[in-house]
Amino acid sequence: MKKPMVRWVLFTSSVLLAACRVEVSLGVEAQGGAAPGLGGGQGGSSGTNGGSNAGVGGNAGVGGNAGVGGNGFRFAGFDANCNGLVLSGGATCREDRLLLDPGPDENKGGAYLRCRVPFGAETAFESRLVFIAEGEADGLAFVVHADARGPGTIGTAGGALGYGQLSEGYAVQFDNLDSGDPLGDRVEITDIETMRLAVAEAGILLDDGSPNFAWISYDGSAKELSVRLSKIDSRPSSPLLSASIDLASLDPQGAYVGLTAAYGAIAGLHSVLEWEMAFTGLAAPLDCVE
Ligand SMILES: [Ca+2]
Repeated sequence: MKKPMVRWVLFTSSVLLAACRVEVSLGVEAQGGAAPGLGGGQGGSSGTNGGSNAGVGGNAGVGGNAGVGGNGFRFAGFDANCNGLVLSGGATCREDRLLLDPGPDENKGGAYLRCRVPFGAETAFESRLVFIAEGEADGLAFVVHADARGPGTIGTAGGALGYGQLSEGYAVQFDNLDSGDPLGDRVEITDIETMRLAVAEAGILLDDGSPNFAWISYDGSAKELSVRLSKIDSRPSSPLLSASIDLASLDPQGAYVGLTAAYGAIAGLHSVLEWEMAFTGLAAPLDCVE
């Protein structure tokens, strides 16, 4: 059976309400109180919803949050247009994947949502990311920034992972370069202008060419960002690392959310297989609907 391709599926609550009862019925359980849930999304990706509807079912967790003002998106693969994401550097999509730093001349790239995400004081999100790292350098990052140059701006390459020299924001970096760092492959939460806020050994080999599953969770009420990581598609109960940050303080208009990757002297490739986010408590609906 052909794998369902979810194209540009960024949507608003109103679209969701009209879209599919299945989403709501499956999404209620995934809602889990104030925190956004991706439980339905995982069900969809495992194919339990069956056939061509799996992708729709995959949005169930997001749909379940529609009633509390949440919304989000799910890319269960990437079409030739990269699902309408704003690309920079060498980022491109082929064979259902988003290749951020495809080389040989393109050693960095980014892919961002077109609109600012209106983070408010009560905003929470969970983002599930499935990616592959090949080669030894350098890493992939989940980035939230409010740089006035916008979502099409790429930062510096190498260890800066394509977000270096951007202003005002945070990155979760999955760094697979073993450059004498005793931690080897590691995960960091970083203020992109100033400093490392938290770091942990990945605990898995990020660059063995097999999928890495990451869950990035944010709770605006607690002002905390947490990261979970696994080699299997099963969300660990405990975070690998957390840091105290406040995304609502970045810019009243909101912040850009995207993925970047880069390498430097040593080659590497970072490919994204799936990416989804579910929000609750946004200050305004997402404004990226096509
Ligand atoms: Ca490595």
